[in-house]
Amino acid sequence: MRTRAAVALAPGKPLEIMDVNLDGPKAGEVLVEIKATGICHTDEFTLSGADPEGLFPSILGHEGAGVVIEVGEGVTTLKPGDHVIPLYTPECRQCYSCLSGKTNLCTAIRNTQGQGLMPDGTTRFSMLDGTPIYHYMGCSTFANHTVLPEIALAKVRPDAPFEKICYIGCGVTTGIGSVINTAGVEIGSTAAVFGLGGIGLNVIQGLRMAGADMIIGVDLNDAKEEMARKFGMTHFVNPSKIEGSVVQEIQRLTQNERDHLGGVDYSFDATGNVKVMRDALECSHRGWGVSVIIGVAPAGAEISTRPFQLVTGRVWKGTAFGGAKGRTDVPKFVDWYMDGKIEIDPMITHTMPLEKINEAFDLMHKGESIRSVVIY
Ligand code: NAD
Ligand code: AHE
Ligand code: ZN
Repeated sequence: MRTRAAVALAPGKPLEIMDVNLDGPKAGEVLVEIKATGICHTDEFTLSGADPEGLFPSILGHEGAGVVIEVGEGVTTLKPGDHVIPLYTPECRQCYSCLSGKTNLCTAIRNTQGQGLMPDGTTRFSMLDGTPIYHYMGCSTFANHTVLPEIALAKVRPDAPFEKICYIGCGVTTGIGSVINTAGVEIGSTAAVFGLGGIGLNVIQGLRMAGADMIIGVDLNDAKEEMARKFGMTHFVNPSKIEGSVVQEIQRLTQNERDHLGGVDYSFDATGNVKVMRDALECSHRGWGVSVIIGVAPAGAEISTRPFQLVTGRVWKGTAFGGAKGRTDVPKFVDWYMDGKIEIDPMITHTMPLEKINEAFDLMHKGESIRSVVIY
């Protein structure tokens, strides 16, 4: 079949909207009509050329929601008409990692996924002249139709709006999951969140759900403060407007008569900047602070700190997709949204048709959006 897609032809260039060929689903695969997709900073990261796994030409996008159109041979858990959310972290429930019960990082198809290919080592997308187009993060939601393995689709309730729940495909689950699954934040905790964008706001929402007492948000963009306060941020720090370091500032904010050291119980990096990651670690409390890296850093970037920071009890962790097991947890996130337990609508600040998808990247660069969503 033919479908409409925004194709990343080369790093640093705007996406090009065009018709592309899409082969039907092979055994174990599913053809999905994408109804809506969010634009995450990770899409921008790969489009910019900073992703060591970035491939061109490719169809980016990994935060979608849609409807099953056709299933390939042997598919048993999905049928045409089912509503689904694509999973860049699949859940096969059979690989060593899935069976370990210790991680959400299913390894069943990670190898081919990182090469922009389906599990059989081929691509379903091509240009009209026959040039192959790579898949992206196993999802490629910047196409109106896409093919995914059955294990990379979460079946969700049919009454949930696509243009909202697509955000559960990455940002919402990553942010809230980082708090609940990765950090395991307890009621009464103090926390700092670096980067108040589409992920950081969901970390804040997760902290509020977990009952954190003090939620310090850090961003260079003052415009992010208002929305973050609506989601539960109690203190705002703009590092460019303080005297001294952001670490000192956070220690100062958390000191009290019983605790002369200060420092937060939990911190989260949602910027992808390795210097910020260091600050996030070092502003966590001596003896027990846990710092979670969510941000994705460019090829070649490395984190550093004095080992003394860890010797004195701080713990550095990282998380992908908020530690969530997609097929099991994503339907629950959708229920939470439908039951009013989590909020999504105010974070979707812009919507647009596929033809205008490059405006979503412009808005992100200017710091004017939280989440933009393409509605097909
Ligand atoms: P975003 O562009 O919406 O938000 C980033 C925010 O960080 C912005 O508000 C920006 O002003 C702020 N910022 C940038 N540099 C800063 C600095 N030096 N100090 C303080 N604030 C700074 O991006 P997003 O969609 O929220 O994604 C955030 C990061 O999370 C990206 O690196 C993205 O690739 C990554 N990510 C990781 C996962 C995962 O599973 N680990 C999932 C989704 C996104
Ligand atoms: N390709 C990059 C890594 C990018 C990365 O870390 N991706 C996250 C999800 S970001 C979603 O917005 C992830 O899931 N990581 C685990 C994995 O297996 O990729 C690089 O640096 O090579
Ligand atoms: Zn993402």
